[in-house]
Amino acid sequence: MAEAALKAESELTDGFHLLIDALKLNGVETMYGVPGIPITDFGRMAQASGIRVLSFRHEQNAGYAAAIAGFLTKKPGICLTVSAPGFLNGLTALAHATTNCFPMILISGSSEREIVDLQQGDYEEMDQLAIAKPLCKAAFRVLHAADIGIGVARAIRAAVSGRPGGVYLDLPAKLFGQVMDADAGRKSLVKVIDPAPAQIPAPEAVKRALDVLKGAKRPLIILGKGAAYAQADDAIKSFVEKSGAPFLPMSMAKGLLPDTHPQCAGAARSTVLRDSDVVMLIGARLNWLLSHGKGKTWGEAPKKFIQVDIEPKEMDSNVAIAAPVVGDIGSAVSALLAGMGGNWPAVPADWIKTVIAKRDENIARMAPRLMNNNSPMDYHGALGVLRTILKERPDAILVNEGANTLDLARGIIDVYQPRKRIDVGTWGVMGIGMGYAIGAAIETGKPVLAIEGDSAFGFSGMEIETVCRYKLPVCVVIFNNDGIYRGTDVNKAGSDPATTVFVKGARYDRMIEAFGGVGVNATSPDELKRAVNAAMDSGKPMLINAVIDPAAGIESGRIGNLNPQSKLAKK
Ligand SMILES: Cc1ncc(C[n+]2csc(CCOP(=O)(O)OP(=O)(O)O)c2C)c(N)n1
Ligand SMILES: [Mg+2]
Repeated sequence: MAEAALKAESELTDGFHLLIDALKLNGVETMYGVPGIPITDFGRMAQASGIRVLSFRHEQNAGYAAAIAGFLTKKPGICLTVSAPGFLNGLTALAHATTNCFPMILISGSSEREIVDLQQGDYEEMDQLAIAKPLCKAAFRVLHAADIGIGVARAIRAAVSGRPGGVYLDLPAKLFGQVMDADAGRKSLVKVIDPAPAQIPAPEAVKRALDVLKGAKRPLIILGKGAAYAQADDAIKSFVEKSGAPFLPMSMAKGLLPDTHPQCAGAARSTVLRDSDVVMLIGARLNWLLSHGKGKTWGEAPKKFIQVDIEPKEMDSNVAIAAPVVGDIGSAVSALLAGMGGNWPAVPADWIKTVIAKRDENIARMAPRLMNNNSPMDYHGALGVLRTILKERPDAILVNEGANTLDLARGIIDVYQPRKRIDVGTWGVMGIGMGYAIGAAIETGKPVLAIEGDSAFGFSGMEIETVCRYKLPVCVVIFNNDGIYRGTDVNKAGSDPATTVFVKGARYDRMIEAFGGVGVNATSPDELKRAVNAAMDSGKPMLINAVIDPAAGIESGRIGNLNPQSKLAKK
């Protein structure tokens, strides 16, 4: 009798297991999240089944880890949260993933439909699906265990196909416990075939683009993070080299070709944007980061734009695109390369000479500043040291956020390999730091150096415990200038501190000691160098409090011009 019951049970499955089976069938190996009702047991069972389930201290950081996992692997990063508040905490990261075109799936448990929809005050009641919809690429809810396979398949396809983005998957608590016949359950699962189908550009579009490029006297290629995402590194390098054109990498495209490449115009940015006559965008959008393709930055010279992007709607978004090439970056760049043939004309020598002269002049002007050993440190002295460390360790991943800490590091630190620099992205968002560091360490197994403004670090600082718990090879350097932009601001009225300053002389290095990690207080570039090298050699969690002169930074880093101004005097 008992045996018969056991047999009957073994022929049943439930929502918990169907979800695990559906994810595993589609190659999901890792999930990032925070446990709680109704997904605690699901996390446990997933872990028991061999999926790596990383528990964070806040869902936003788990979400950022999932988002960057998507960028680094071309597979959707998975974030798992509880209902209402946990869901909302994860939602910022989902919206961030969508804005940055990273594939990610936010899976949130939710409360009972019957009660939520009648607004009867359920535990963590919220209409999560409705809230997620405008903030992501697609949103789905699964109500029946038999639909879990289809739900997961739809979520994966929506996240990675076409222009990648964030997908929300809503799973009400009751779904997990639903029981169904195991065989029928198995048959309900879907293995997604070719989740991100190649999108081959039309031959006419490729020819048109090459004709425009060939006609250029002063060509420029701009590589965006879409190009880095594509993992078409060899084709992109060959194409840029064959074109002979100067190239400008957007910050997360740095390293597709090394920043030290002879064609790299990173240090001559203003010159190439202003004076080029044909600009080819590869996986880069003409958004605010490129001044929308118009205005003073882009100079007076008439320009023609070629744009390579997977999203047709991207074309003409800010200025007219003379030669749109719609397709995935890998297919498009390969087609362009093939279309160039054997005798592609050289770029006019005077243009190359102008760009190189400007670049070398700017690099030479910067060089002595990077070698100073001032204490307290300025940004240049500290970054000069980190620049050398990453030159010697080109496979380490650099995470970077802050204002001055971001803008100066982006310009100063050279990147030598693709997808080795991950940062605030399209929104310039603070808070990606520890989530990105953890996601990058887990997904790649490479050492991570996180260069963080003291304010930026604060958004995800508690995850330093997560770094220690999983013993990750993450070295965090906090550029501690006592505040946001500068630590010198004063409140002219009243006794509260000014809005942009923090506790003076804070010792962030002591935070990591609470969790068994190594903390170092570095007051000079020499000390900083010793500490970071030791951390990178050990592969163990380390947090370095780098003491930066509070007066060294400027308001809003390099984007102070975006602050609204009034004609009235400031009060
Ligand atoms: C989520 C979010 N909140 C607020 C901001 C506004 N913001 C931009 S940079 C920054 C912090 C800059 O200070 P810090 O990280 O210490 O860098 P520093 O310039 O001092 O080197 C803030 C709060 C933001 N970009 N994102
Ligand atoms: Mg600061």
